Amino acid sequence: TSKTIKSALISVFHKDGLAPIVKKLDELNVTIYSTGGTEKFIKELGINVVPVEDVTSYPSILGGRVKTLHPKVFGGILNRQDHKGDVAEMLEYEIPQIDLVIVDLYPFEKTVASGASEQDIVEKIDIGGISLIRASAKNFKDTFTVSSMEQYDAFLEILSENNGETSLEQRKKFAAKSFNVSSHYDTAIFNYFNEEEVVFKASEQTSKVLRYGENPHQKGYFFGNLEAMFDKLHGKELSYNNLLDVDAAVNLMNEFIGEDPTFAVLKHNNACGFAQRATIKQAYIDALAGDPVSAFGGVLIANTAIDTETATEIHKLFCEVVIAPSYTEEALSILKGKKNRVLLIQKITELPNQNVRTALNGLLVQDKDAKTDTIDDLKYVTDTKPSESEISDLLFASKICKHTKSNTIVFTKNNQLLASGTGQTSRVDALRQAIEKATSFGFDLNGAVMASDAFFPFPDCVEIADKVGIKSVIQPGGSIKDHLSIDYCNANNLSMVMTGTRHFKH
Ligand code: 93A
Repeated sequence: TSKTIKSALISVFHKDGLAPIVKKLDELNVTIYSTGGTEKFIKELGINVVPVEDVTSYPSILGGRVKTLHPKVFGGILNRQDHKGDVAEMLEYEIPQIDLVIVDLYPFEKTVASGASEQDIVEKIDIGGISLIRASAKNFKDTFTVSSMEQYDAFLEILSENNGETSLEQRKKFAAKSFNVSSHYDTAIFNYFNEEEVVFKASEQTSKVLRYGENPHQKGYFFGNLEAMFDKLHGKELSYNNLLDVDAAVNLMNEFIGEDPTFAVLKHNNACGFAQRATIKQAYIDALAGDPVSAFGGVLIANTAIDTETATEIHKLFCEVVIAPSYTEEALSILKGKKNRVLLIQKITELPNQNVRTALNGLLVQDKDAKTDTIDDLKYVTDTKPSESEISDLLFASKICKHTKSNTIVFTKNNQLLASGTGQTSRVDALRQAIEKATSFGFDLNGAVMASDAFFPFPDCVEIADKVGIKSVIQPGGSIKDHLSIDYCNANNLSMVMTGTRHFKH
């Protein structure tokens, strides 16, 4: 399986770094074929080179668009040396063997980045070069491929090690890299032409190795640019689970930008505490009161600057991450009192308008749920209408509900989250969980409102909610049995509004 390189085709856009390789190939008596500019470069080094036109008996045509695209070139690269038919055809058509291909592609991405015209960009779509790379990589059993300048050093080492002899393992490794180069190249071309809004561009993301994944026995990586979104002021590296919570936190808080001071505490991607108050300190205190047990080790987010008084309160809690648009200097020095606590300044609030996740060896992509229910969406379906303050609570509850895992039921009162039931397989279970939690933390649900992420298939939810004192309900509606829930509300003096928009989140 070891092969000795006796002939090479070299066609590179950038000539830097090529000289030592060409000199080494010459030392090893390798026949070098080459294209226009590369050929000139090699000749100027005083090294023998055969113009590819001598192989094809064809000039470079169409302004260089077709120079290596020829059966004599591709036959030389793609023939299988252990295949009788191939060997015979090589003789019949007088095709020269090509053992090595070195290509550096037209710089497509750089040309796009330079702001060049479409015509210039299109001319920089390499056709011959990418075909040479792919052909050579396909035939890795016989042919060696160097598909970018980055590989010159490693290749030169191989050349020098064994006088031009290469192993199958080495050829296969360089072939794999070639397909990485070619797929990256075509992705860049696709991204340039694609006019559909794709926010998630894999090729633009830089990867980061995380300490581990969701659990210590799982490897974890993040593809993205955290620095663009946050200034990290303090603390340890964000973990996989931290990143998920931070994502949930910024998505949730995005609903409350520009509103009164608002604070959220998140655990396992759900809000376990949430409040909006006249001061950020009070918002924090009332958010924490929603579930001080879950808050332990949570992720905290504020929609306004964190001041000294708030920091003093937060410092009493063990929490993993604090996110805010800014901090006062004193607040920062207080919060820095815990070594590992991550402190982030959120610099941008813009988030992708698509969500991506893997599923069944593929990807599931969807538009994000960009719909926020407003007063204009409400359909008043019961005899009793919600009061003004209830309407405000209903819309507040609905925004939290939208960012909580389904099935979910959310109770709020006076712009405070009293409790939620999250991620349950039945809506009634979510409701029971919410009641249980609210009660355990001493909340009186009398006069509170309830939000549901999806419709009630039966009247059981309003029945149970009524028993604990819920007075008003917001839900999408749309069940064929909506009338049963409505009838119950009418008979028991509850108000209900329908939004027409479901907010599943899984
Ligand atoms: O225009 S092309 O797509 N047509 C070709 O047949 C072809 N063959 C090699 N571009 C082609 N190349 C590219 O030319 C190589 O990928 C390399 O980037 C460049 C080297 O040209 P020169 O040796 O003339 O400087």
